[in-house]
Amino acid sequence: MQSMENYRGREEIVYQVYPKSFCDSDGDDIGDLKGITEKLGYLKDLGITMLWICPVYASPMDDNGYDISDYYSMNPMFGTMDEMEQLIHEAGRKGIKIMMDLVLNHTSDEHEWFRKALADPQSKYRDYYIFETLQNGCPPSNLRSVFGGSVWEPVPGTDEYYFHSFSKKQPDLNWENKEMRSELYEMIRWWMNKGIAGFRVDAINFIKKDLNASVIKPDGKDGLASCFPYTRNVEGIQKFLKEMRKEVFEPCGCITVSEAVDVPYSELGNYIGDQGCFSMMFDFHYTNFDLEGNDEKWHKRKDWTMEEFRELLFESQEEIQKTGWQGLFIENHDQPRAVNKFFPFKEDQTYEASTVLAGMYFFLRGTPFIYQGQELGVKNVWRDSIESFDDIESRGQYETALSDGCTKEEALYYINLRSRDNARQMIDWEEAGRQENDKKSVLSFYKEMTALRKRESCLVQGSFKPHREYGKDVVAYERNDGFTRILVLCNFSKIRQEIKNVDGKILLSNQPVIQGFLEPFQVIVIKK
Ligand code: TEU
Repeated sequence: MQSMENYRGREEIVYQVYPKSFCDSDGDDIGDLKGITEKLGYLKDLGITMLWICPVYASPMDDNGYDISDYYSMNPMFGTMDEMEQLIHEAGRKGIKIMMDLVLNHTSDEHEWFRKALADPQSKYRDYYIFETLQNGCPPSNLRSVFGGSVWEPVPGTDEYYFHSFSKKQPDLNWENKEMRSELYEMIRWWMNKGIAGFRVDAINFIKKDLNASVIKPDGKDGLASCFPYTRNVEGIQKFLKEMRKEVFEPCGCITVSEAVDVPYSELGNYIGDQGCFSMMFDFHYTNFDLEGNDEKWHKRKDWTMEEFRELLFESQEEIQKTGWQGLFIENHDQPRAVNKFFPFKEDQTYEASTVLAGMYFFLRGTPFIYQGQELGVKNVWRDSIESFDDIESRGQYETALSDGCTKEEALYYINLRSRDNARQMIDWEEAGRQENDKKSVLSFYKEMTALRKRESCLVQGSFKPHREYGKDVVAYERNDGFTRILVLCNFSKIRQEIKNVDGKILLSNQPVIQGFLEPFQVIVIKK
């Protein structure tokens, strides 16, 4: 039988742009579409082949654009549709594809559909969302939304509630409604016709819900329980994923990457591979290694070791290899800067630290994604008061931490470690210019990595095999395409490590190579 597997996007090297803080072209201190177009030369030099642009659609910006009020128009803060088309065109001329962010689980409460649903309970739009009536004077259940507080929001002047997994300004769409689904598919086709290559698909494992339970054992002092078991990876989701592939992604030839947190490895087949909906997925099993449990409370920190992290990473590689393909990342707009996450002590946050992390993930089996600023070794920015956070999740997590018994100081400390604002600082283009002229900069190292991945097809095609024999602080793996073997060795210890029986041609290193040893924080890529 001919394989139906979707191989699209495997050779790409993707760069993620968070438009608000990427490049400001008109001096209002807010990044914009023209700013992205201006930086296409920089991106081309970096060696990337595709851009993922976080939401730039019309939005009241309650969740920085993940609350869309009109899928068909641009947020004036970022520019016009003409400028978007210009960006797609100019990028295409440089051989750079565009991937838009596709938010299908929810809209803004200011979307026309939701306004109509509220204005007229008899309108067809009512069923585009999830409404429930009060039960014995209480909200329909005690689930906690991702950003804190109840998932149920009262509709003023009625005894009804509407459901939201994220903020109350992000009502969830009702995927059980076929007409609503068709309207979304129409919108996807419309965007593909603009000449984009595909989509990063937001929070897609939330589209099926199980909202029957009303009283659930609370997991916090707020009396609420995590919504995840009832809103994420719920049985029955495969029907929607299959339909979406058949109706739009397959016929339109989209390159797609799904954001789907905590999908059990046994269910990967719904997302990737022969029968899966997407070209690839982000796997988050190795992302929240610094947090306890899977309710994703930022104040529930965990003592972790590099060895534990390595095992999570290896497991992810081996599991996904059995089924399909993944998008590789160590940062994104929801995560703190990797160098802070992996190296908590300031004195360790060096060029070597940024580049050993880079080498560790970039050559794994999958399509590498670089988050803006990562290629410059950008670090977190500490904030002294909760008022200085812009991110809605940071504020929600702060409240949850306080209600779980943290002091204000403790709560602030935990929020600083994890806040999404860390990744949303304006890019410092003077620093980028400095690094462009410095051969030993993080940026130069990233350029070497992109060039190497393009040169060695084994780094795209090769299978993945873990190596544990070099010690617990060494992340080592091999790629093998049947012709070539490439070994990647990364020392995360501050102590020099002996490496026996390793020879071959050195393709890349972030430090001078001493035969038989790995220096602290050294990465070496060797062709056997
Ligand atoms: O995130 C979805 C998601 O699962 C979040 O729980 C995410 O993991 C969390 O914010 C990490 O701290 C997506 C987007 O990436 C995020 O920016 C949006 O806020 C969210 O969807 C709602 O659209």
